[in-house]
Amino acid sequence: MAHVPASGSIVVSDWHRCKDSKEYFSKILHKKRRKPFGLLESPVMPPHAAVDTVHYKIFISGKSGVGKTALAARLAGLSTPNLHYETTGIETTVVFWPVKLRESGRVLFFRLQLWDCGENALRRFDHLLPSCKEQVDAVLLLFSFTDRTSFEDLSNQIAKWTETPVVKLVVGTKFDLFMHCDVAERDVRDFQERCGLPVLRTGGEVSDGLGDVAPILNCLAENLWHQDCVIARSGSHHSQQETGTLL
Ligand SMILES: Nc1nc2c(ncn2[C@@H]2O[C@H](COP(=O)(O)OP(=O)(O)OP(=O)(O)O)[C@@H](O)[C@H]2O)c(=O)[nH]1
Ligand SMILES: [Mg+2]
Repeated sequence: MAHVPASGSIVVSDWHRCKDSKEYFSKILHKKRRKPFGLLESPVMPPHAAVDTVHYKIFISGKSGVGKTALAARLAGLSTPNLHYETTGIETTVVFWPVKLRESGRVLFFRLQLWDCGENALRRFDHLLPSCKEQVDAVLLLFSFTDRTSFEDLSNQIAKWTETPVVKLVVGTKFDLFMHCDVAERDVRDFQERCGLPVLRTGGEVSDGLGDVAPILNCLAENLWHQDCVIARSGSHHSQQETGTLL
């Protein structure tokens, strides 16, 4: 079972609510709404407050209609279409998210490039999945609270990624449609205990663009940073061993 850091142990969870975060979050907002970023754009900080940006590729996985495109739009603060338009290929969305590391107090911009590919396109064209998986850092495994089969299929989805050392988060969509809910809280809790992965929930109108996405983006950032630290530590361990052998 992958080691998952405790929520809020690495990054300050509610930092978007703190006064000292205003300067950073103002760079991803425009007129109180999220600013869209193109592939070559990034937030610009004044020289005295320059921060490092860390780049990651995130793949959004799940069956057709589960809400992959809607989630990508939500995380970027864009409005989501009410109708289901099947995604016919790969669409990428860039999300910037400022994060404060708990221990050092260091601030970083996370640049998350979300890769969303329509499930039917993935089945039809064999070359799409390898592109999505190439140098990917994390995968969001989606299920819908209104579709029990998508929940029951999670174990299969996770199994497909066991060989790939990437951050894995489970996201339950359509949590707002509680009248049509087909997955009980208890089942989600049992599943979370069994698989040991973070399970997040999403749904409803896109509001001011910070509060409703902060849990997912902070959890993603925390797990990505933790993964980098583990890789860096094992790298330095290996190079120390190699140095030791050479000496
Ligand atoms: N109420 C509600 N509707 C949602 C939510 N997420 C997605 N939807 C709706 O579900 C439908 C399908 O969502 P999409 O995001 O297009 O699904 P997809 O996973 O991208 O599907 P493919 O591109 O075919 O693979 C759309 O009508 C969305 O508006 C949610 O959290 N709440
Ligand atoms: Mg789609």
